[in-house]
Amino acid sequence: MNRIKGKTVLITGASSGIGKACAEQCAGCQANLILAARRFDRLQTLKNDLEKMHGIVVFIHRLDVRVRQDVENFVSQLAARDICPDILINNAGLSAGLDKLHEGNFDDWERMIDTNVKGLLYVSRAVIPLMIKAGKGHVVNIGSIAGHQVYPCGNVYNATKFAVRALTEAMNIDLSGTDIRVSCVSPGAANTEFSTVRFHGDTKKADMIYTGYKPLSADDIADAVLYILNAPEHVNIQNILITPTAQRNIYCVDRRKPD
Ligand code: NDP
Ligand code: 8X3
Repeated sequence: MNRIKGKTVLITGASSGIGKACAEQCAGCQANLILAARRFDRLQTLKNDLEKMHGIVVFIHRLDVRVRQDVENFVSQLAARDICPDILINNAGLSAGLDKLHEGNFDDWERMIDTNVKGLLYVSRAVIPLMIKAGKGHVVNIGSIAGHQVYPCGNVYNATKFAVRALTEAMNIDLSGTDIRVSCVSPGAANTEFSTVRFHGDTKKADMIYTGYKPLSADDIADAVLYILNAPEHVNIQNILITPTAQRNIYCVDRRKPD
């Protein structure tokens, strides 16, 4: 059953990884898209490809979710054109650094808190009132296994993803009395640009995160998001924790030497 055909899906962080895979899968279901990220050239390429391939409408916007005024202007522009997202996928996020808390880098901390927590809040604060006015909507927050278990040197990243889980619960409670659903997808290790960003561009270090087992792909996560989005209106799948089979919990990963 395809319940998202013809709906409008706003995805933050659509230029790469999980956000891009969600955009591709939603497009495959004939949903129209609003895609936001900082790397506009990538959004432009994605728009061209998806419009050509699926005959849908893709609106793109260069956006840094950390800049509250820009988020508000972006959503006001949508409202002025009578565009209300039926679905918001709060995906933009990152980890920066992997240091002990007492040795942490302040810039890394601020990037993570400003993007993963404050950015998600700014976008949600701007979009949810439009959904309330429309009387419908679905918000999917991309959390993490790191929002369920803390790991050594994960500290601030863990805290931001615990916050995403708390905010998912908070949104659900605060939206009682409406038909708007809020869900959270918490992935384990997925091979995207995530670790390259965490290690400030060191791809060798990033690749080591994914060796010795088969990590998730961005599409594996998008499959879970699409499953949530396709549930009937009276069904809210509030949480999905999805890991590679080899990742039994955040610490316990079966790494095998190649045969
Ligand atoms: P990628 O690095 O591949 O993608 C991150 C996306 O977020 C990019 O499109 C990037 O776009 C966007 N982004 C980052 N900062 C901003 C910003 N300030 N404003 C707007 N967009 C921003 O990583 P993933 O796809 O893996 O990450 C997506 C989400 O999944 C994140 O929230 C991450 O925490 C979460 N996650 C990832 C896991 C993994 O193992 N990969 C596991 C668990 C959760 P641009 O740079 O163009 O702005
Ligand atoms: C990303 C998963 O384990 O690298 O959220 O923190 S982990």
